[in-house]
Amino acid sequence: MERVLHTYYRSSSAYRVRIALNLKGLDARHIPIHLTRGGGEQFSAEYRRLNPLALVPVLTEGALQLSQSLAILEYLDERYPTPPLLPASIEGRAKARQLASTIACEIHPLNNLRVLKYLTDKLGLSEAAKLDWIAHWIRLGFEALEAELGTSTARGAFCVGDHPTIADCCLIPQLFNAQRFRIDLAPYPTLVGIQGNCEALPAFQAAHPARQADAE
Ligand SMILES: N[C@@H](CCC(=O)N[C@@H](CS)C(=O)NCC(=O)O)C(=O)O
Repeated sequence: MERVLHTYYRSSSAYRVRIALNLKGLDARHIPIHLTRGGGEQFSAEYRRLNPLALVPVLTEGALQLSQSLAILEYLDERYPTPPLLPASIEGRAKARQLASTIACEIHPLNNLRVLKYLTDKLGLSEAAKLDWIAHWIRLGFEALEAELGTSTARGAFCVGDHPTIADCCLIPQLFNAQRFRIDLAPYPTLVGIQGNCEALPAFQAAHPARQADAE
């Protein structure tokens, strides 16, 4: 059964899925979808058949066609349980989901390409105002994550415990994104510590945007 990931090297949602696939030792053929070239390959009729929302990633496996990175992470975890991407306890699983949702629902969507394009192209915001917007939502989310993780008794080397979970799959791409926009990470020492632990692992290293075939 062929597994295919529609991805873009710099997409943090696709980066989440690449990390999860690597952690589980699963191969996937990558089909790059360039999000800006020619107005954006995600808007082609062919791609919209895979995801009518015109967003990456999409994972296909046999007859299954799946978008939404959090759903993909949970699917992979249920289909290929070892090693798990969720902690053993109910409380730990809930906490990992909460942290992943904080990133995937509260930070990332506000800074997505189509939102940023709307701000500049439709609402006429300047480039500087757009960068302020990006930094604002990242800082707001990171402050909350740092406040929680900095005092968490559930935290170990990773967001929840001593094994990477879906929370780490979401955190590392969001930190990459913050660094891309030159956001000072000094106020978030706990997040940076977790980042160091994750980036020591080959699964995270191989998923990095710079290591992708479509990297520019
Ligand atoms: N909630 C979705 C978000 C997917 C998403 O926003 N993908 C971005 C890249 S990270 C995208 O395809 N953007 C294209 C656009 O905005 O036109 C998920 O987690 O998969």
